[in-house]
Amino acid sequence: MTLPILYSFRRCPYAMRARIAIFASGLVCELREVALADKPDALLLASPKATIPVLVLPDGRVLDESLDIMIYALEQNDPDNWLETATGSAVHLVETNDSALKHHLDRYKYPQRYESNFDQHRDAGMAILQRFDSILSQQRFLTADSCSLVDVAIFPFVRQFAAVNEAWFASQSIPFLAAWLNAFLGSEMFKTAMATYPIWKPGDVETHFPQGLAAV
Ligand SMILES: N[C@@H](CCC(=O)N[C@@H](CS)C(=O)NCC(=O)O)C(=O)O
Repeated sequence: MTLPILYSFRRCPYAMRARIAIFASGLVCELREVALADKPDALLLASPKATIPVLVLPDGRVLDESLDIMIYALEQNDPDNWLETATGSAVHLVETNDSALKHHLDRYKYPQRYESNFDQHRDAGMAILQRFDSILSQQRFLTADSCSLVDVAIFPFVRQFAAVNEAWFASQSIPFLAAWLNAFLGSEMFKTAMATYPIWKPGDVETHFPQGLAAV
């Protein structure tokens, strides 16, 4: 049976959100772990823009945006109704995450690469996280009292933001966001999504994501 092929990079937050949605949907993929500095020709051929993640479907269609991969997986099977509340204004939260929060995260995390003032970007990022915290003070997740695609799309970025300086992050007054993040970090889906794979090269034996699940 031909499986969808997922080009992934373990630490990439976009790839993380895609892997988690795939896991939640029950889809099994062939996983090809990629080194960003040495992308395989098969990836460049499938998607010349060559960002990670990319999902190549058995019918040849190529999904090369993480949100499209999440939606595709959940449209096949969405046991926890993650698509249900991920509509309308909730989608703006993902836009805020992918534009403003990612912008500040990069400049907070890599001030030398961006020649940026890291504390200015740290504070601007935290202002966004405080808005998320205030939503979570009213309901358990970002769009409702149950988890949705929006939460899963955003938490890998909040995780990275927290990891830049854990002590500083822990000292901030964002108790609802911190609890929300910790629940994801302790979850089975996160642990599965963070399994390690060797870098793929052509001719390798197929490895599957999630690990250990044979295609049926
Ligand atoms: N909008 C894309 C962004 C994906 C993206 O930028 N991924 C990073 C890795 S985290 C990447 O592939 N960067 C290109 C590179 O480093 O060569 C998506 O949502 O899939």
